[in-house]
Amino acid sequence: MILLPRLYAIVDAAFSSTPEEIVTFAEELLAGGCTLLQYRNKSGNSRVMLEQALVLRRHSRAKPAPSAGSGQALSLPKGAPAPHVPPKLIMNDRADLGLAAEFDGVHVGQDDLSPESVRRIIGPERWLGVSTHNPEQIQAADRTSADYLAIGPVFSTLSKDKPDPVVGLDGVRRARQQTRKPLVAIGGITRANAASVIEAGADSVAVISDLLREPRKSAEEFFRILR
Ligand code: TZP
Ligand code: MG
Repeated sequence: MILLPRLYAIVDAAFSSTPEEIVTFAEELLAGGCTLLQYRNKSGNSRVMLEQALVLRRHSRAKPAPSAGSGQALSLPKGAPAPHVPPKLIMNDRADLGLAAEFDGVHVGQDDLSPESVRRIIGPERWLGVSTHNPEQIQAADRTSADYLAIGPVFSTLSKDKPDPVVGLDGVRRARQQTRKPLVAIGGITRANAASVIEAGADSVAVISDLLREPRKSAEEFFRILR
């Protein structure tokens, strides 16, 4: 069973105009404590998506600049920075691009390739997430090899085109009863309501808009609230 961080941060290309902006946003999220980022791009062509994904991959693998005295000793000296652990990168929608950019996982919805087709493409090790929007979809996704399920939209959202009907906290509670897989809640989740979503049974909250302004500070606050 995989272990998801409390905050599942989404880097949506719709909110950045250049690859540099995407990287800056991602770096802020990482500085705020994020250990997993999903790359989402609903409008870019395949080449643009792969370029942006590769830039994200390269930057998140890069070690932060070493501070004086670090990295030499076998055991870490007191006060030394923790070793750099690259974040998990999850590709939305596209198994092919997830592989091409050497991402750690792929997330698919109800209109993408089926979970088992994606599993055949990405192999047993990479993480596979599946979006669901109602009890029937949860039941079906629970029988697949998905590593985690997403349920939503929990609350109303402006970040998704033609969103499914809102499921509310009751939808999260019900999903929790239907699956033992790690459960990510998504849709309209903010620092103000995130605790209630975790209380309803989600393991993690996926967020786009409430990270856009001051991503580092917002991520830190999410982690403080959801400790
Ligand atoms: N799937 C269901 S709601 C949603 C997606 C991708 C958008 C979530 O964005 P926000 O801004 O956190 O509501
Ligand atoms: Mg999708």
